Amino acid sequence: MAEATASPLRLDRLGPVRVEHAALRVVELPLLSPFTTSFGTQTVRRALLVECHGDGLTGVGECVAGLEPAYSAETLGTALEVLRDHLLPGVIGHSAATVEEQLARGAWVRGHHMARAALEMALLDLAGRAAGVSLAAVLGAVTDRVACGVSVGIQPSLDATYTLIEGYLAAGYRRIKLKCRPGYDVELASGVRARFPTALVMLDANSAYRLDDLPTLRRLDAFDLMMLEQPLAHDDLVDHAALQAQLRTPVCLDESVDSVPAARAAIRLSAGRIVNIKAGRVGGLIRAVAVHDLCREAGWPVWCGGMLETGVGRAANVALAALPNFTLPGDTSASDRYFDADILTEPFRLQSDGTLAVPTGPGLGVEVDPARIAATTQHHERIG
Ligand code: OSB
Ligand code: MG
Repeated sequence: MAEATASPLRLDRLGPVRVEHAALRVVELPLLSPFTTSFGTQTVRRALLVECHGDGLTGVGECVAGLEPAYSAETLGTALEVLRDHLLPGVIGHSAATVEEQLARGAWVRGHHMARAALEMALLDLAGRAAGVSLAAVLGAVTDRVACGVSVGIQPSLDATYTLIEGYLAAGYRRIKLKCRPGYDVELASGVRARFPTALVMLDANSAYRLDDLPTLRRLDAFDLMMLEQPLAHDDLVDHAALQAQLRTPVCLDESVDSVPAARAAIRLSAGRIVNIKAGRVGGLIRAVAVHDLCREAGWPVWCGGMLETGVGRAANVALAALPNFTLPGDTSASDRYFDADILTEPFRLQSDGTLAVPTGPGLGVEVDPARIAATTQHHERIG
């Protein structure tokens, strides 16, 4: 066990901002190509944005919940309801001494991590703008650029997968994550390893296997994979521990680490060796830093996951990925890997060294483009 290290979190750099009113907005962006995982295919990203207004400033947060309760129990619909009826009313018009105190007004709400995380992102953006401090500085960033990987969905053929990988490697992506499922796994890993002998490659099963599949999963050990992400059930840790004990390939947990206590349990049980951190899944950026800190103390590397975010959520991911224990390339790809046009005035671009620049401006450090917001908005309601 590594020595305990102080958390890089610097919430003391922020003061509170009174939220005078808020808005919930749903934007829809077509994906450039369908994204298929072991649980389904997505052709659009419909994202819920939380906008908090106060002191003449606006803070914005993106909720990562999907349209269907497949990756997580939360959906865009449940998040909309929880934010409108339960979380925002606790914040609007109330004074608090800190952002944490503001958030504590919703501490009674059980679960609904993605809804909570979206509100937290909006409050951190608002408070960062008011204080003139970047989110990256508040979270404890130690770098100005983050290494990027790319998540490749299940394709109609292996050849289509190889062609895509070639393109992403040529663009500069530093790690290739391949979605897999039973029947689309060993041949995929073997074919990719044969064609790209030195590439950093990993698989993500999104919970598609059971411990009974151990013989298949052990065959993956032959292909020098960086890791196997979330092979077993979304709510399991015990079987993941049994699997990791019999697998050379590191197991990375995604769905199963849905809270700070779950991260503690995963580490205690040796249910894997790596965590994919998504702030939405664990209940916000502040808790994401807590998971980062626990993993750092345990000697587990982490990386920043993605949920096909628009530029708003991407800005938060990139800030988080700049923390010290994010030592592996994340699913923080450039805007043009997902969308024809993002909703920002300046999209995220892949730099020549395979990184994205960490925004340095106040708050999230990015600006939404009003014309793109107008063009993509499907629903808008004012709260308070
Ligand atoms: O399992 O990591 C996942 C997207 C939606 C839901 C779950 C996952 C993903 C991805 C995409 O892998 C990562 C990205 O945003 O590029
Ligand atoms: Mg995953």
